[in-house]
Amino acid sequence: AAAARQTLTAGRPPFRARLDLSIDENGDLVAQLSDAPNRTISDAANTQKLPGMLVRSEDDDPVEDVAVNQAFDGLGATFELLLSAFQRNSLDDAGAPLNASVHYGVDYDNAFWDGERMVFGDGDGEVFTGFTASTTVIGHELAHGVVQHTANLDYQGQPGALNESIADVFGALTEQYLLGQSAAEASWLIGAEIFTDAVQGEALRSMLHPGTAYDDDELGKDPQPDHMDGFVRTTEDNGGVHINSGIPNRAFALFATDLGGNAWERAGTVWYRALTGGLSSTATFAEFAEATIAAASALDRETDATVVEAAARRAWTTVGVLE
Ligand code: ASN
Ligand code: ZN
Repeated sequence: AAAARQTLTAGRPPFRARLDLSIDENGDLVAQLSDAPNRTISDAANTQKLPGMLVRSEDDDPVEDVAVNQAFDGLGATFELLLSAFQRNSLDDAGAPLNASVHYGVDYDNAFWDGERMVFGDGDGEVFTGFTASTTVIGHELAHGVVQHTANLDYQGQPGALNESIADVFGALTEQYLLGQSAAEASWLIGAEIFTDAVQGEALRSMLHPGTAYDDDELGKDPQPDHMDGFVRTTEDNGGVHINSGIPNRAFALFATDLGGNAWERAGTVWYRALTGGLSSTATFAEFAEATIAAASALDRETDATVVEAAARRAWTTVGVLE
């Protein structure tokens, strides 16, 4: 039987929960609430046991612990970006809950996606402060979940660096969307909030100017290349996934700033479609570049597909991935 389907909007901003109405095979009306986030934040209480104790769920008020509320809000911002910009309903496009644990470990200097949840350390207080303070970091970790549910890029070599780069792209877009910043206004920095004042540097990574995010006595200099000429061959870091991601990061930042306007609109859509349009889990930089060009050329006429396609090609050429 043909299903009649209607979409109503309900709820209050920033989340417009959607009531999907449809008629099933028996002719009965089926109502389903969807497209609102379902978040849980747990407290690992400075252990490495996950998830820890549940401390805030979707309908709960803010709690006293700042890290809990920061994680909750960051997950919400990422959910909202995915939904508004890409019509994607959470990580799996089927409303998967967004779960995070904070206060992981003791002086833990990282945040990560463990395949099921986002996990945030508090930092050691010397180099890093708490990782929940950064929307770009939260968006980055969640994006690993989106990648896992889509192209599932191998976390090694070029596909691994693409996985890392796409996570940075979504992290940056989450912050830009939250702040209402255009591509020209954006900092294009990842993790600008998590270094202590003792560090000589402004962020973990710079998407627009890879290799310039920090130059510190203890940490050394930001190792990211901004062109294929500087591609780093190493066995560390799964083949330099956090290093060589500088190359596709710069391609995206150049593409978005070249197009102008809000990066999550045309530029973000092109990257999102390249990721979700049948990309191989072993994609190289060049294969992903071709996928973005194909996605750009398939945009409809109002979005000026030829201009977008030319801009994508220009960006990938500038970083030496395409000729
Ligand atoms: N923060 C890092 C990342 O998400 C953690 C890691 O290396 N797995 O890439
Ligand atoms: Zn990552």
